[in-house]
Amino acid sequence: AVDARPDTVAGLRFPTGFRWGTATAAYQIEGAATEGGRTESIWDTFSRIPGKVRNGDTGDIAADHLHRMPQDVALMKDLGVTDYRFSVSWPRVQPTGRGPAVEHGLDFYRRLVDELLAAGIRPVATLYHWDLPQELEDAGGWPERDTAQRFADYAGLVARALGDRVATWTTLNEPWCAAFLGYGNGVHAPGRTSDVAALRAAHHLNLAHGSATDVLRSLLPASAEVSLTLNLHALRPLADTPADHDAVRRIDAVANRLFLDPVFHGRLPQDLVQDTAAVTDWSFVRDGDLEVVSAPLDSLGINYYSPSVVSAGASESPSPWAGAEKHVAFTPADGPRTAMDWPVDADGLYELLTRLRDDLPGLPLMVTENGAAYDDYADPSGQVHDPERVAYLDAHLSAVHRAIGDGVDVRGYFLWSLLDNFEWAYGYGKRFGIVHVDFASQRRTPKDSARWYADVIARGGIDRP
Ligand code: GBH
Repeated sequence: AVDARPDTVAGLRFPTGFRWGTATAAYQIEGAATEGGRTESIWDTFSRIPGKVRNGDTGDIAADHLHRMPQDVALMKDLGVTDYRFSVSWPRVQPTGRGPAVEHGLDFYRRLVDELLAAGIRPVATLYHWDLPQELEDAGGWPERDTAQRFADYAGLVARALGDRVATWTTLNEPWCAAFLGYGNGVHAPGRTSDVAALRAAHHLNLAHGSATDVLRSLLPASAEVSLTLNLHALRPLADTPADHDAVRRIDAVANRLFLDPVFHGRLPQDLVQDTAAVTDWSFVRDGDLEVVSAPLDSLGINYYSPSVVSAGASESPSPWAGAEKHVAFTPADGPRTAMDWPVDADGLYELLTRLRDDLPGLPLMVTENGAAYDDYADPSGQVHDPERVAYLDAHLSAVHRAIGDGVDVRGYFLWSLLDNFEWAYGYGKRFGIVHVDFASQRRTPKDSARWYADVIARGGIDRP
């Protein structure tokens, strides 16, 4: 375990070598949706269905990062970040999800990585942040087993192109969202609503992760770091009663252990298998799959925004809970909220990190996303004041620091997000960036929070006056 440097009266100091990063995702920032042979992903299709994305927004232009990448890397250099977590657009690299790579598509990521390295920033590549090639969805998408093999092949194409210069790899971002928001409640692409499709998707995403991990290991230098990012849910019972604890257990099974158990222990959560017996017999999990899924990893990435309070009851259907919503109610937490209406509650991050310390001893952790949306605007002098975001970030970094002090091996923190961007079903209406983007002019303006973060990085922690 890494020891936090002792706190001084000056504030909270993080360990030497702590990775200070920002994070983005391809569909949310790149734009250039039809350039260089890129074809449609499920998000290009989904965002065109009326009513699916607020205001009819799409990622066609987004933050135009594909054309402004050197400027965006320069912004990060100014902030002093040590790491940058980006995702590779599958349909830009392999438009149909099959066959050879499009070199022009790979070239963008080669240039990005070169630019980062020249700026002294470590690239952290995520292979899948939800932009499945539409042709693979047309063939059945994640509920079909073949999609896992397609992903492993694609992982090989990217590893061959970037493996000499990218040291940290993440296979998937938040497979829970891809499976249960994409195929369960249909709030995300491709917008299907079927519990069995969502459970099949979850297993095939796990299988894709394991198969891709094998491919990455075979192609990358032994020093390369292979990881997975999960949006683990911090869950609390409304009351300290057996019924409310059972509600926590049900959601924990489908939101957390459906991924943690196969990946780190090579087994399915048996309570979930029982709870979903009416939905599926799980025969899509074949002999040997769990061995593939549980290929050893170098670290685990955790994305955290807010906790959930649950109790015995019932909630909305279609749901992202594979039937568990018939037994579980969600209670909005008290206290301040972000523009997403998500509660600001940093203790949930501490709770998750200490749980993982206990459940997965010895596994290095990284907070691969954390941040908040607020209704930011540039004042007449062109400044963007976002004190609420600074308060959110301060509280959550403090929670990370407390966890490190309590023996959790947290190696880094990636702020979501560098830029205001396409916030999925919310379109451009929700701003998570520490750099403001005027989507008409594409002008970038660092918000107060960007200066605050640069200061934290420069000092190696948070000062308390
Ligand atoms: C991340 O997902 C994404 O990786 C990123 O692309 C995105 O821009 C960012 O967060 C901000 O949204 O469905 O009942 O659990 C966030 C995952 C999943 C967190 C849905 C909030 C809502 C409550 N989110 N969850 S519930």
